[in-house]
Amino acid sequence: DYPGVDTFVEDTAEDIAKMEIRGAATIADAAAEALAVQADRSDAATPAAFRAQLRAAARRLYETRPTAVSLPNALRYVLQGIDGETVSELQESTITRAEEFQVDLEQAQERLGEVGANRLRDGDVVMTHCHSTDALSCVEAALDAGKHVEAIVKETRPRKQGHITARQLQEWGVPVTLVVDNAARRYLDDADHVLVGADSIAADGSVINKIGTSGLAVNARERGVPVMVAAQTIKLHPDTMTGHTVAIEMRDETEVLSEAERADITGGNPADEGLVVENPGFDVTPPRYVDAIVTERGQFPPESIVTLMRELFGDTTAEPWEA
Ligand code: RUB
Repeated sequence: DYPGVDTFVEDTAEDIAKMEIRGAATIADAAAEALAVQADRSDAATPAAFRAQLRAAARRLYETRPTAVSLPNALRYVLQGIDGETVSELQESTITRAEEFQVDLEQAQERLGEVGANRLRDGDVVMTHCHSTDALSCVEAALDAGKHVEAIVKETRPRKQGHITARQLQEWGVPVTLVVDNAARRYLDDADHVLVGADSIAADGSVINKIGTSGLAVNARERGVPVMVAAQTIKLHPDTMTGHTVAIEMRDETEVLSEAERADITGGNPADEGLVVENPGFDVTPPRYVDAIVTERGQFPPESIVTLMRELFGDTTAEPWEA
């Protein structure tokens, strides 16, 4: 299916699918890295063969998880930037382009953090959901600016990414209160901000993020707590400008219910079809529940994000790995 694809690409793709590499920005960074390694180790005899291998590698990476648009955005960025007459020129330009992407990613996150930090006052309490490096960048910048910040961290079932957030915040000396997801509304009264990341942002300003984000945002609006979404511009989903929707990943039911637990419910018949477990990884928060989208280009009300999307992505064309 994926002719000439290097084992490093294969391993990266598996790690993304298994969520050993996870989170939209981290996935994008790993994908760019994998394309660079593919290029570096290529045994292609001709430029056409090299390009075909790179397209296959991009396709392999693309087909791992569907929701974080940072992944196709990273692949497109690298593939569209390669140039050269010979295999070695192509190799070099792929590696350069991938490195450029990775550097930009890091700088965007840092810049976004400074913008987000301006929204946080000294002594503020943020409530987080899942684990977002973009969201955490805002906290880090606030701490660097000498502000005291505390956090209420939602556990985030079923994968408990809240633990990763809690660990990072603890390392930074931020006092953390960890709560189960169901306790979020009760603790919103103690929060000054809801601070989350995004896997994709649609042209209408909808935010696609870890399952549970939309319920949290609705509750936050009801409690009068502003919702801030930290998302660098590689989270903008260009296909949504032409009417496409964002695919929501459905994950394995065993993340929710073990086989033993299933058997317990079904009275020993693990194949009982009367019990269906659904495990969507993400949900959609409508723009009216979002107060600000914080990017490396400044903060935007969700309704105006489409302007930035048009400027950065222009007209969408066929994906380079589909060629
Ligand atoms: C991760 C998730 C994160 C976003 C943003 O989901 O929903 O909030 O990806 O993260 P999963 P970042 O754990 O299923 O990958 O800001 O690091 O890009």
